[in-house]
Amino acid sequence: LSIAQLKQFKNEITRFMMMYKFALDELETKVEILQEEFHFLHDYNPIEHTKSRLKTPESILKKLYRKGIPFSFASIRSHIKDIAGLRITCSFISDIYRISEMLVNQGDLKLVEVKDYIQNPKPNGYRSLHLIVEVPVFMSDRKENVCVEVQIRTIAMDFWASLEHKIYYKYNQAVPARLLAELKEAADSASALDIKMERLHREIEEIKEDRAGENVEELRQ
Ligand code: 0O2
Repeated sequence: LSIAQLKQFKNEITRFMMMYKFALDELETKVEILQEEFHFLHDYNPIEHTKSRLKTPESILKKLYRKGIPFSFASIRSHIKDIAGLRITCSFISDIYRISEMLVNQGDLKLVEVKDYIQNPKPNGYRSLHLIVEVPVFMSDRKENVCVEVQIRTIAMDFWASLEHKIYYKYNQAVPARLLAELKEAADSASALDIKMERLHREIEEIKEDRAGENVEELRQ
């Protein structure tokens, strides 16, 4: 390869990655708007925090190699859907589905794939709702529909997944069976905590509604 060809290739990679960054920026703005409006309307914030990340070119190439897919920008686009990733951490399980519905109901987003690891947890106990959405990105000379992976989870699911990720890599991907069983147990405990917190949240909401009803009654009398 000549220097000029290398420069051109580098530019192509930069432009390719920019497209994913713009898609992520757009999706993050959409989530911020939903969050602000929801807070205004319901005086309640269902989102604890969000985190976005772009896969590095190295990790894209590794995944391509692992899947046995020959290199081209077109094959990367069609086979690797998680180059851009947005993780949304919610307060309660019901918020996950609420946020997911609000996002997929936006006319300009196209839902490409749903993996519900809450209804169907992975054998190791991993839970989260994964969506692949296509985001339209308008650039100077063209429009591109770009895939973004959205992972929506509760704080407890996020806590477990973050630590499991660390332990997994610490043991260099060969975790002893006893630890795997304990990790699964920990995931089930996190899930039980989520269910309990959801029930408490509902009960408190019901009490609040009843009190509001009583106050209206008192005002009427
Ligand atoms: P990172 O560093 O978070 O980006 P594929 O994407 O094709 O390899 P698959 O099965 O199609 O695999 O993807 P899936 O299951 O929808 O989700 C992949 C991503 O979900 C992972 O991305 C993790 O972020 C998360 N994830 C899935 N399973 C687990 C798990 O068992 N433990 C933890 N901690 N996270 C999980 P990456 O690219 O692996 O990592």
